[in-house]
Amino acid sequence: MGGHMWGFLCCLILFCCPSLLSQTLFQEDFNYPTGDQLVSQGWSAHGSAGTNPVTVVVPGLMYAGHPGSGTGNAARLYETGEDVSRSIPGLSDTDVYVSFLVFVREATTSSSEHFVHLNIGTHVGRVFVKKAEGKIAFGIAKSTETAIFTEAVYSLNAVYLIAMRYTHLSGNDNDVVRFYVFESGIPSVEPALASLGPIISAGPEPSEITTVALRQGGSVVSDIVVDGFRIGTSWSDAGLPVTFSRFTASVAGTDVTLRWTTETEAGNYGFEIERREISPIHADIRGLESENDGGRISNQRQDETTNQRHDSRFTIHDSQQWLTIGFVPGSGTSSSPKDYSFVDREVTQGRYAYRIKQIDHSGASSYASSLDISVIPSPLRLTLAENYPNPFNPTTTIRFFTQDEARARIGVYDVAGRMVRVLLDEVIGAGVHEMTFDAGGLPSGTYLVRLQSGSRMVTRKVVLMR
Ligand SMILES: [Ca+2]
Ligand SMILES: [Ca+2]
Repeated sequence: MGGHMWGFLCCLILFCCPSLLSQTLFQEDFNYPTGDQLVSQGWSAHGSAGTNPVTVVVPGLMYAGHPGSGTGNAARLYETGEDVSRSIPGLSDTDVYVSFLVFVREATTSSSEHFVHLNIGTHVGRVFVKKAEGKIAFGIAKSTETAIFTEAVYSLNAVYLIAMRYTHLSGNDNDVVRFYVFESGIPSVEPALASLGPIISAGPEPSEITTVALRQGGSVVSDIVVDGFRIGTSWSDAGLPVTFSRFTASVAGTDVTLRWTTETEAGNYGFEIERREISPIHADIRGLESENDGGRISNQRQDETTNQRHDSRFTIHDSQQWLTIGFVPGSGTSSSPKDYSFVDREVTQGRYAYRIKQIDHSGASSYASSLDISVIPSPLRLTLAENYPNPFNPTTTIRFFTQDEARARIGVYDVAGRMVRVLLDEVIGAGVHEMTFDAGGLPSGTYLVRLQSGSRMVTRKVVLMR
């Protein structure tokens, strides 16, 4: 029988930010044939139907890092005529984030022409553009009030990313709108300072947000191409180059497994995984041997900056410091869901937060602030970890945890229920224990390892393969 190895095993419960479960509610890349009217592609005309209808044009707008960049074609809002809208799932008492790409060929000098808005009837979140001295300015109005504009520093015939955050609140005169214009890059968190707003002026407000609309105004010179619409209830759901749809964590023994899914990616080099200890609990975990990492990225890695091996067992954590604990390559550019996972192995008992730093091929990086996870200890219980290796020949390592000092017994049984070995039968202390099971003399096959302590019993199947 192998020697006992002593220590503490942590069991952890995860708390995952609910906002991670949100998703993009509306997406429109105008992936339709050139010349098609939008009304034949799911949009509805709500003004001047059939007059100068809104049509699909080539090419689709390109914007580095945007998940819809170059996908399909685009829509042209030209001079005056038909206005079109599309239903979105009704949203109330929430932030509504709308983002889209815009390419202005020509604009009016009037300050009253909006071309994108939310809802019809009560137009809110009205987005404007006007021309001044050869340049253009973008504007925003929350409701019916006069728009406010950026400085006229933007160019005709250039692609910009527009983002609007319309905060809908029940009751009157309390909604808020913020407006952003980007000429390159996409911050993965909302900037602290908006290009325009927040606007909190009084004016008619809808009971919920139900549509997004494209408007061809009264100007006979306007010529605006829009594309790449995204609507969601968080910043990341409305234009972040990497759109997360899921981020979960689970704990087995001392290993924390993080899993996440991206819906879309554009120029994604990969993800750095970071961990921060929130409340250190000093524990003696000497002797916990490293497990097979199963081909996954382990938290044990060479730290390039200090050239020291990073090993969570021996790191003294600063409770304020985020530590980079691993890297997972991204998929580059993808418009289909991708699943990722990362295993943080042999985490010392304590409470932690995890976050993911997404890095673009361009080198730009940013944190998704909503991806924080906290990990806290939970009551421990009798645990029999998966043996390593398994299948094995002829020895394998059995690791288990006992909650308190008690008599523990480990028996090995064949599939017929006959006991073939007793690995342990004695009083042992609380903590993690390891021993070697040498199956010398036993035939190949499946066996059951049964750990009993007090009234509790756990069993694990092991496979001897000679
Ligand atoms: Ca497009
Ligand atoms: Ca309101």
